[in-house]
Amino acid sequence: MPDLFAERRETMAAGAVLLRGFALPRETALLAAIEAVAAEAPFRHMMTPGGYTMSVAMTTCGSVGWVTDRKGYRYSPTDPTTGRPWPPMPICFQSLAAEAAAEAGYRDFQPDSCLINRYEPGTKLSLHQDQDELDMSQPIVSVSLGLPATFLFGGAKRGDPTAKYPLVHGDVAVWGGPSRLTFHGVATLKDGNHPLLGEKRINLTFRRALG
Ligand code: MD3
Ligand code: FE
Repeated sequence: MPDLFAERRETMAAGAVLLRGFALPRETALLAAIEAVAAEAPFRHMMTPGGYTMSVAMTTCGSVGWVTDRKGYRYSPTDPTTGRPWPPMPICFQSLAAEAAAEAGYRDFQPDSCLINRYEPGTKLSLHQDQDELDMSQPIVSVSLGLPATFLFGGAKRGDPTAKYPLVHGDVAVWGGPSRLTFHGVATLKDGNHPLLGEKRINLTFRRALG
């Protein structure tokens, strides 16, 4: 395939690459696959170990899923809501994640988990690190769909200043190497209505959780 996206690549930091519009040609398949996953593993609002209910609703596909409850954060092979294994990762998810990672210089990215985050206006994701995965040499690939959001990209310490990046429908970001453990979050989602997704934003976060 020719390199159609070279002129829409932005480098946010060492190891962090934004591929604007990378997911656009696949939006129809992605949205159908999200609906199919959510029919098996419904979106839910999980509780943090500190006892707060998250404003962002989540579900997972893949062999393990990130879960949180009063006991802590961890990856689980089963969905605590249904007691069943998580739905398998759709092929269109696997290929998008692997191709985006390759585009950013990471060969052979084979995610075993895709966290699906659903934002509605007024919801946000506070500053945090993704550090529950075993192999930090593997990148994370994230795909933005629906309403635009402001992504907050900090540093290695919680108190470091944050840069703001607008993320819109179809944008894909790859985070690896020196940026893998940076603090990040999503600012409170503004009101809006997306032609395909209505009053919501969906983010797919692909990870290699187990070694
Ligand atoms: C930077 N999700 O699920 S994806 C998450 O838009 C999460 O739903 C956000 O942060 C969302 O954990 C942001 C972008 C992202 C994901 C992982 C990262 C950025 C990252 C790991 C390291 C640095
Ligand atoms: Fe994160």
